Amino acid sequence: MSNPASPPAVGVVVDRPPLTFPPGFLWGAATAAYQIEGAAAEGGRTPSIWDTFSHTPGRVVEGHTGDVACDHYHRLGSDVALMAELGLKSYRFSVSWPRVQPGGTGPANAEGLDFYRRLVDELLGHGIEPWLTLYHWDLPQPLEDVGGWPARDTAARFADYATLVADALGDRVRYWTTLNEPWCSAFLGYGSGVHAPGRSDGADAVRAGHHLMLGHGLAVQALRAARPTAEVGVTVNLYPVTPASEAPADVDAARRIDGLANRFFLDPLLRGSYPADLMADLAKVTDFGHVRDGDLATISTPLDVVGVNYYSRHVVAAPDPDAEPEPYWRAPSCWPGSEDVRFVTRGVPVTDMNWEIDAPGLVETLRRVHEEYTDLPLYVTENGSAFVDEVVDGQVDDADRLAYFDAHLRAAHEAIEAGVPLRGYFAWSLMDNFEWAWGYTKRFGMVHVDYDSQVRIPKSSARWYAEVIRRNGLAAQ
Ligand code: IFM
Repeated sequence: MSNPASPPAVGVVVDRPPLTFPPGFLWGAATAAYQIEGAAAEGGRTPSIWDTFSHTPGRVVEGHTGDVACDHYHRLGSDVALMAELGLKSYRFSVSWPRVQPGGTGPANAEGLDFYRRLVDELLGHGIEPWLTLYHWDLPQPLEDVGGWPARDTAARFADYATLVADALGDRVRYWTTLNEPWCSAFLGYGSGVHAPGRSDGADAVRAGHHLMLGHGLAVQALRAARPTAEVGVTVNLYPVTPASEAPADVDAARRIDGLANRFFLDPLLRGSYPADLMADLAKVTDFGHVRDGDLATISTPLDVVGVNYYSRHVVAAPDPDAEPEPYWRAPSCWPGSEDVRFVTRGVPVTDMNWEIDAPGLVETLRRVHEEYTDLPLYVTENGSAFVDEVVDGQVDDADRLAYFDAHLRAAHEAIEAGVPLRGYFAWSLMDNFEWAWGYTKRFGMVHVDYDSQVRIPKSSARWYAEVIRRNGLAAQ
């Protein structure tokens, strides 16, 4: 949690010195299976919760689905060639659970694993380090049908799946991430219901969060058993949470949201306990009876790296009984027990997601993880922005996105200078893709995708990023 809000320095790029990153800094870009692969019913893949959700009328903007997405499943070779052209040192992708273990139980699907084997081999052949995420939100639908993440057994199923993937790819993949952004899976999937599976029950969201972390801990142990040399981590999405004023009620609102957004995950994963104040805040939602002896030891199984996804800051204020309800605190909410905390907008520049642009928040976030939680190497496993792009004469000049990357890379460098062991940065995203409940209406890519023709056009930001990678840093501006 940080000090009362003051508008961050954003936007204009003036008089900036050149910055060089440490040797070996891992420059990458990220995607996720359901967002880019398509081929939803090919090669033995069966539905995930996102197939079901996106095919349910009213759940995703304009009824978009991931059926075809960026057709990456059929374009693996040319997509990896494009990554090589941009000079990426690493590519972070996720494995689709229902592609490699249809239904979420039982034996592996050889055809599904073969797709990822080919992807990894293609990457290695181009000198690009594969960075594999096991779970980026596509739970096999049959596992949801028997309870989903609020059910404890899902954690054990996840560890079995981790073993299948490690047995198949462990000889060629060094970096493994168990979960991507468990907050979203738990609190958007089971709390507000704006993500798959679209359920809205605060207690289920809290149980889901716990079982996701339990699954993570079991998967870390399974990965280590299968591949003792693997570098294993988890990726959490973190936000600085700032009170709108110094009034004690606003400061307390910030403490509550910080508890749910950040400490709900950081504390169990890196300290082996839930914060006492968070448990007190959640007392009217759950009695934490789902937490069994030994769970927190499993959840806090030692890691090799920690991944941080950073996009923006939350600024919050105490509940105001006279105010009109803001969208964030209309039930159902993704903030169980704190539904009435108000999220405040400050009038600073925002992205097309309406997320405030706040590069200093990245420094704050990285420093906090390092100074309060761990000495482990950190990686920014996602950072990026959606803006409306226009193709003009076959080019996309995305100056806004480029400025966002520039500001956040300068922030990453500042964190390194402050002593944070930041070892790499992955831009979100390599290419435009299926932005979950927003379908294809939001573009985060450095590479433009025409969803009719599947033509890819590297935007200005991609060309600029290629130069950043080439120089291992930023030019003076
Ligand atoms: O597109 C998502 C990604 O799947 C997870 N992190 C945030 C991105 C932008 O919303």
